[in-house]
Amino acid sequence: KTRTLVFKVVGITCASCVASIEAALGGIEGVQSVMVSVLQGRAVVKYVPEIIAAKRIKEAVEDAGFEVADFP
Ligand code: 9UX
Repeated sequence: KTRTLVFKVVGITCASCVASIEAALGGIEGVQSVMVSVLQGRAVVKYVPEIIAAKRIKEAVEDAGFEVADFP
């Protein structure tokens, strides 16, 4: 069973950063898919909550050098 995590990634404006974020998350156990939209500044991550916490997914994006935020 998977859950979907949606969060904002602040300040991305090109495909290079999309690739960085997808690379940062793609290799993490428990992450099933990653979609990052430059236009919307938004990441959508499907993950298995028994394997990885949503918080750790966001931390991985921060560790890759990006600021994340919740949608209101
Ligand atoms: Mo593209 Mo990322 O100019 O910091 S490399 S948005």
